[in-house]
Amino acid sequence: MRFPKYKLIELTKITDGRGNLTFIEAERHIPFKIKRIYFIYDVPRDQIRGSHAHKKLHQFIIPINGSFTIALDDGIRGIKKYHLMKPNVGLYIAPMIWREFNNFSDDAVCLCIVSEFYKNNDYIRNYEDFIKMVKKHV
Ligand code: T46
Repeated sequence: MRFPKYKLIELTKITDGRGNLTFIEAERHIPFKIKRIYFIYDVPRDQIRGSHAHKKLHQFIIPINGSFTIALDDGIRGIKKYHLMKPNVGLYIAPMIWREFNNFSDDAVCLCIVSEFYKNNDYIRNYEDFIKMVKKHV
């Protein structure tokens, strides 16, 4: 499977009389080995999370509950927005993509599955620095 810089991935939903079940297999459904999982919740409606890019980290985002919007910017093609609201549809994000998360519903739980342990020096927090780094590599 070839993965672009970002991509919606629809996961299998197994439904029976007991409800639904969805699963994720590393390196089959998502193109990386999983090193860390964290989740974001109880985000006030007016708050923005993210506002940074990662140098090396690959990420898969799932709206386990509720909904939120993610704006992605690769520094070249402009901004693409995704409104995530189905727990079986997640968003893969490759390294070197600027991201902003907002518009969280009150019940939103944003599950993040990522390829690296937490490292402060993997973050690019200044947008101008991000653009400079993108331009260096085109
Ligand atoms: C991302 C978006 C979607 C840790 O100590 N360990 C961790 O694994 C994480 C993710 C964070 N932290 C600490 C670092 C900060 O002191 O938790 C605090 C809040 O983290 P941050 O401001 O980075 O939170 P967000 O929501 O802006 O960003 C996070 C991830 O950091 C980032 O990778 O893409 O969620």
